[in-house]
Amino acid sequence: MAYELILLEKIGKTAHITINRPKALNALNVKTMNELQEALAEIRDDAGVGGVIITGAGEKSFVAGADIKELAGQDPVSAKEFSLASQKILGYIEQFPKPIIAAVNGFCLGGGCELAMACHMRVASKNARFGQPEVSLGIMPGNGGTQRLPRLVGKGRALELVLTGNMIDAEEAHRIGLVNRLSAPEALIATAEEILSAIYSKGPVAVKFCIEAVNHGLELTLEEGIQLESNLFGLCFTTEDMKEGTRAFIEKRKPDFKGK
Ligand code: DAK
Repeated sequence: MAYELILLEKIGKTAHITINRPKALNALNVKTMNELQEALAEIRDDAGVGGVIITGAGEKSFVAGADIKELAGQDPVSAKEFSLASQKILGYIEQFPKPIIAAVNGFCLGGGCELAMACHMRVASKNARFGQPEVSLGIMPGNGGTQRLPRLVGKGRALELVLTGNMIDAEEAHRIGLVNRLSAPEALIATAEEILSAIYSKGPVAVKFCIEAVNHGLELTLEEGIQLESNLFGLCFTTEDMKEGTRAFIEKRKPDFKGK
């Protein structure tokens, strides 16, 4: 499928999605969000794709937020449509059955930070800057910023970021747990690939269940989460991957997982 505002490229087992509006610092308008959703739907069941890297075009920005110019012109009806579409796509990313890594290569603000937080992991180049500046516009985060940020960095740090609108640099984002790994700008994609290639050698069904258990479990009590984990653990024993993984260990060889 052809896209206008994103690039989708498959290299090996990884689908690379690039938000491609560098002149607007890759700000997210409705069309970009829709294309992102379509691209992810296109690769979701593609057996050749094991994981996804999302990044921004150019050297300056990952995503500088929602497109403020488009946002300013919306009426209540179109704003509601934007809101529903945006929330849906971030939920889709979070629940995606294959690992998605945000490779943050510059400004990662507002809706951009919310997009990165919905991904399963974040790697950042040392020149990246993070923030939730919505209060500067007289609005508040509307795509999970007040919810996913405290889950990642804790309540106090999240409140400082959303109430001041201040930006933090990549090292601080790494220190507080917003970012998994830091890298030199030129090594950013390779750093994300390194994480993905470690995952590609594991059982794909188990990987999918781990994503589900962590995501869903965070919304449950510990007791309910443990129950969920037990159920998914039991389900692993229905898979060929489980038989292959344990047999390979006993036979002292590498497993050949089929994702079944
Ligand atoms: N939207 C539209 N255009 C943007 C933009 C944005 N968010 N950010 C930058 N641009 C455009 C600039 O207007 C400029 O365009 P031209 O003037 O050249 O046409 C171009 O990108 C280059 O930007 P600057 O000239 O400003 O570049 P600087 O290096 O001087 O400054 C900056 C970089 C990132 C500090 C600055 O551009 C900036 O402050 N940008 C805005 C950052 C921001 O406030 N972001 C948060 C936006 S609010 C929701 C879902 C999501 C959201 C809300 C609700 N629902 C589901 C309900 C999200 C809200 C937001 O993200």
